Amino acid sequence: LEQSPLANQQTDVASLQASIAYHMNASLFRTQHNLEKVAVYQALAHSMADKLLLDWNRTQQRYRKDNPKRVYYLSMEFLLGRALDNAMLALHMKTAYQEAVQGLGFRLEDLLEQERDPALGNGGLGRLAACYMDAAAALDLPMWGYGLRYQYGLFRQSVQQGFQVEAPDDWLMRHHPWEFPRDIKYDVQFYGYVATKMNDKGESRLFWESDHKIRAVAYDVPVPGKDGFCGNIRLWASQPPHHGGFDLDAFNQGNYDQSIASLKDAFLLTSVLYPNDNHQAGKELRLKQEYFFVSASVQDVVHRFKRYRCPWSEFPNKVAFQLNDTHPTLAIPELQRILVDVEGLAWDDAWDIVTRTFAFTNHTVLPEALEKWPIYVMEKVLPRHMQIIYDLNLFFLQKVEEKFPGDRDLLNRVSIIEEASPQQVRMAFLAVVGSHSVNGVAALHSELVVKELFNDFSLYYGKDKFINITNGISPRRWLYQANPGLRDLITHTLGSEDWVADLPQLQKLAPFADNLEFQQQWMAIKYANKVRLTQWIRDDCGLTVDPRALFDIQVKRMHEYKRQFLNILGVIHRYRVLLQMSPEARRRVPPRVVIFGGKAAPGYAIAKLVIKLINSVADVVNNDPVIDDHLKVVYLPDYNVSLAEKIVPASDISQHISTAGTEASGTSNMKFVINGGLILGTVDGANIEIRDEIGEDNIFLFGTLADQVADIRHAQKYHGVLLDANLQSVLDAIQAGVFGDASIFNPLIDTLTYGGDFYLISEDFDAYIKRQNDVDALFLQKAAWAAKSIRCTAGMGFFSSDRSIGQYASRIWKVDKTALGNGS
Ligand code: DL6
Repeated sequence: LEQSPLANQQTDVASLQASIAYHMNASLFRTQHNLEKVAVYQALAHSMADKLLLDWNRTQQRYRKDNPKRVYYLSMEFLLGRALDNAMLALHMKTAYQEAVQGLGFRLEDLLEQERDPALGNGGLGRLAACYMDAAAALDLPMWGYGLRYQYGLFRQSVQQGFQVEAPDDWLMRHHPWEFPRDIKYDVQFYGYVATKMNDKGESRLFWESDHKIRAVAYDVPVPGKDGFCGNIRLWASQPPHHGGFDLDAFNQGNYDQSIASLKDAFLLTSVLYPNDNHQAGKELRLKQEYFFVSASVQDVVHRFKRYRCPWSEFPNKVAFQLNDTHPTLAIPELQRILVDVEGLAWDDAWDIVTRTFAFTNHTVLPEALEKWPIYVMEKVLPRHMQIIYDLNLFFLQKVEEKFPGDRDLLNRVSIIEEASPQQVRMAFLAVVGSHSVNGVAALHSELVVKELFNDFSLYYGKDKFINITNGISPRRWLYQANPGLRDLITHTLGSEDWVADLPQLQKLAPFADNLEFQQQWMAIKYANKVRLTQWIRDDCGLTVDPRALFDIQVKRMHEYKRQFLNILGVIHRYRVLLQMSPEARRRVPPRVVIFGGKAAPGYAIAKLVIKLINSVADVVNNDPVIDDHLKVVYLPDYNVSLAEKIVPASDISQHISTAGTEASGTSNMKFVINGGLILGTVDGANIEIRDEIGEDNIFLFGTLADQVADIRHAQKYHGVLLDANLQSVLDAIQAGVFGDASIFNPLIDTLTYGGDFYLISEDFDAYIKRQNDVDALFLQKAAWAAKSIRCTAGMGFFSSDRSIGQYASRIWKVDKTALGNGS
């Protein structure tokens, strides 16, 4: 680093070239005569990381000296996306690097494409964590993320004969310059037994002992902020505790498997991210991952706190833990265990500290996503924690009983232990009982969290404990970085880049909405983004699509509640209507390209069938000469963050059509709208607040409302599902084999007919089709469409992740960022 020119803060083009050359030799051990794109990318990334490391050290040293209250964002997932472009933009070095690599004979855009996405998350929850880390860094807020360094990220998806095929995501196969390995380690134990022992003061204490230990080692991932500030995500990797995990005695006796058994054990623990979105995995290994992650993180935080020799009562004034859903909830009994068993605090004092330190964000009301762990598994893997949970539950239920005497049903309903067979620990209840604040992620969702999930708890604790903080997205990644054309137009129009840090300034675009010249500039950028996407579609799928067509996009995890099925059924309906039209009538309908992308959990058969149906429909429609360019269907494989950055700026309309009450918030809706894409959506999640901000006229909403869903399901149960007539014709076409072997799709169609249409596809079908017709009609009115597109962006100021993080800081963490100095 000393020799890297960047260490001296020299950022002129010649120094950057020298720094790239230096890393080519010193970090990659290559000569400059052997320059492939991937090597140049890596040398460039190292050069950039040098600068980040300097910022990282300065920022963390300042924290160490000032000792402010710190926030720890505990998340099993961080879906970061690529780092290089983001870092260059944050540090205002992109133009200089562009020139530097051009001078070396490369195009920066080609080098950026060499970077592998670290896919350490499934979808919205992990990407939200990344946007929040980005916001904290931009705000100079002392927040660290803690997570796991999975050896394999979310699987890579390809499509073969229309079916999803999964392959491991070996993202560390190539050298990864964006992490700094640390000499920081903690041992984490599993299994074993609990014994009573005397401590130094002669008091009898419970003690958890086990021979089964795995070592957590830290890798720090820098998060570029502003003005030389750099945040941090600490990811834990698992290693064997001693001797590199090698048992020499076993080896010498010829017991080769045995000799590396603990190595395999340790490797397995953080090897794979469970690929489930909004669905609990329920495997013992997952429980061990969760505990490994929180134990290492809590040990690390306690270690840092003890450095300052403050009394324990100060802990909540120095530490705030935010639980990103229930996956890190074991941090609650873990801190209680450390305070009582290791540090010797009295139970009540410890519990007071714990509950003033933790806060919990709920991200779903779907029952299948709510984590529960069978008690027999918990007792085996974490015997001491199970005891602690029993005690916490007992004391909690005693207090409930005091407040509501004699209500046995209530005790049953709020008990952390579910009296089922087998008995289970309800992790969400443990999170509520152990936290001082519980929040949902959009207004409707937070309402449902109180009404449906934690109603009894809100009666017991009072409503103030349950709040809403609507999600937000990083304007830096999702507009400034992903859409340079629009960024420049906005900056030019508003006169400076101040809008990035103060997103409500976008409102100043509204007066230009009806200005024809501005509309033309605006739509020319949209068109250029569509052209860029068509090139990607051509290269990736071998399909030519016309950028003048209406681009209609649905990209997100494949899930029944998100209703990609409704979308593709709508496409089939459109296809059939187009076929029945005269050529003249057909020409009056704007051509459409319907684009899908998203992964299905490998074990989720129905979601995988929807992928197959989309591809089967694409095969037929895209090759039908009658339809020609009037309709094209695209399934983009391996949807990930960097692909999203290309897709999002190119939408005319995007679909967010979950059954009302099921999508907690959604964040891709925000990304599309901020880029001037209109929305076709249900009255669900953050769609509602987007409507409130951009105006009802600028969004296409349709369908059942959340408070109608229960009654409709109830009626369906007793009277059966009466299928919409158009929908019936669509199903008939599938069953007649229009899209290939019909029998494949029977289980999918059964979800509508025999399955009681749980997600209300039939109920909403007619309203959906009508709204799609409204979209067609508006698309033909170019000026009206452009005006709405501009108003969409103008109204999105509220949805910056900076606003969300500011609300977490003031309402939950009580961290005042202005007290932290100027970030220099
Ligand atoms: O809050 C982030 C994101 C929301 O935008 C999505 O609506 C929601 O589905 C997602 N929730 C989960 C829950 N997973 N678990 N457990 O991913 O959170």
